Amino acid sequence: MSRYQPIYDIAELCAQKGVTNIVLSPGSRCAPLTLAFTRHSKLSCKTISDERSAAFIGLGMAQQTRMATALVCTSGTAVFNYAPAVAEAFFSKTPLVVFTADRPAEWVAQQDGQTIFQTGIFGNHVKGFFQLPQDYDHPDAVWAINRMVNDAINLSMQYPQGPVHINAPFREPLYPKTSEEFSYSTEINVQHVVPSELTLSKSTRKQLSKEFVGFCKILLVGGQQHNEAPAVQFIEQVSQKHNLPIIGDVISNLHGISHLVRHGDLFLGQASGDVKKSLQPDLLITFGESVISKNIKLFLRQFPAKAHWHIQPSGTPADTFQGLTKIIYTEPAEFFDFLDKLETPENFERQKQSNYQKLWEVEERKALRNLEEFFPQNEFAELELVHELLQGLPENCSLHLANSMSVRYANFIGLAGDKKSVEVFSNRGTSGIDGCTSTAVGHALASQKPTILLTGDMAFFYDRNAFWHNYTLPNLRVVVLNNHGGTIFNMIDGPATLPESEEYFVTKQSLSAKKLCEEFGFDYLKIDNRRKVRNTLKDFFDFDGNTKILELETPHRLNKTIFEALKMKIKKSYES
Ligand SMILES: Cc1ncc(C[n+]2csc(CCOP(=O)(O)OP(=O)(O)O)c2C)c(N)n1
Repeated sequence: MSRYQPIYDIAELCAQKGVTNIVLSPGSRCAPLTLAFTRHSKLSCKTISDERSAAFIGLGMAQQTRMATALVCTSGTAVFNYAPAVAEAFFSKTPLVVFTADRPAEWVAQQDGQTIFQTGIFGNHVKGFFQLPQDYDHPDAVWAINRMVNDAINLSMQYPQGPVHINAPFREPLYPKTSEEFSYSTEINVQHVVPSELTLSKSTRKQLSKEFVGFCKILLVGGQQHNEAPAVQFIEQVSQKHNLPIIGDVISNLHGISHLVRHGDLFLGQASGDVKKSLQPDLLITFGESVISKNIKLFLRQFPAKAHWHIQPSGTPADTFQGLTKIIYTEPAEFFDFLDKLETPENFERQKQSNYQKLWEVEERKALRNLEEFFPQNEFAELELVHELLQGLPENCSLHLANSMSVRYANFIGLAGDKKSVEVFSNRGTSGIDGCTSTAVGHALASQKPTILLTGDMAFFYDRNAFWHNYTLPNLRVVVLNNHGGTIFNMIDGPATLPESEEYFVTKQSLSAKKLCEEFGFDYLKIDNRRKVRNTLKDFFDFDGNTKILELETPHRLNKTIFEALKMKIKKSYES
């Protein structure tokens, strides 16, 4: 039996626990883990040389499959390169099991190569840190390795899901002799988790019902979440039954709800104080993770509800709107089941609630009308392309929205109800521009579904190593909004008017996606005017076996002018 048998058996344990997507990066110190994973017939292994990209690819896979991805890298700075994706996974509640190989403890800081302080390296950005034993002679060490990996996988999958770090010190020799037999133990201890249901007790239901019927302006706001079709249908039912307006920005994946308020970001930024006052809720009910819309956040902070209930299974929620009054520890589906069964009396309060819902409906319809009238503009620019793109998305695709204007544009435009089968993703845990492309590549590798990435040029060129590997991506489509810099800094108040703006904030860059396409063998499509759009998008969405990148090059000032014009149009509609 190999000295590394307890390490080889980690792969068997991962397979039995359902952690089947493994992203590895090359190195010697990690050889025992690399061999364990790659020789296992039930695991799907990919090798990605740039660890920063590898970790984001793993993140995308975990989001797509809703199961933890395992990462494996060598010792030294390789580990630090995982940090951006680990932080994103922590704040976006995405499960990752991060294996890092290390030198034995006595060799740390002894001028031996590729050695840094790896214990606890990710600090608060992991749910748990596990240091594996470095010698396996005693049976307790073998038991401890198995136990720690069980613990780590279970912890990463338990709500709130997130990354866990397993640091594994290995002594040389790291490679088996060619004659050495390689196998997995047949008896592996697997700690299975039996989930318990978070049901609301009879007395809690009674108490919540009493409080609920006492409010007459109740507003629902959904934060970022997966596209959970049954739960979405449920929420829709409840909001119709009780006349509850529901706001969901593009990352909430609630776009299948026909009466969703999807343009809150657009109109709340421009509406008068009186209009906003009329929309102020008495009770705010939230679920899901972050909300992108700055205007929704500002509105709910400026016009706070008397009570704010947040629904989540466990843990400490963020108090984004600075007025949280009740945390209800259950699944949103359970809570909405309770509201679905709740019968409220037909009375004056009920009528007031219905009027309140109508107020939101009126604003939503007005914003949509303004948006539809706005296009076409004289000059074709980013906002209009995003409008066309979102309308033309194929069924059952994953849409990944990069930070920063890409996700904001998509939120302003909104996804229509008929795009129900589209699932939207965005790295909004930390809102970094550093791994958006790699995350989308992870989605494309983990599923056959069409994956569409909408990105700005800075985010795109930052993460070009997302493509630096040997895997084909026939289902990946990338739209690059190339304004040769960070338009966001031109759009937001603050940097836009400073003399340093162009050089130090927008930061001009001159690359075009064409050369990248040549380098990686992708099809390159370019849009430079409106007439071409429909046909180009048709070509773009033809899944004929190759990766396609579509680029729109526009001056960033034009995009600002158009964006400002839209805001002005909405503003004017409140003045007339
Ligand atoms: C890793 C990281 N570095 C810096 C930032 C700050 N930042 C936010 S948006 C942005 C520019 C993005 O430019 P681009 O991708 O071209 O998108 P655009 O603003 O043009 O939509 C920068 C540098 C960040 N979010 N993440």
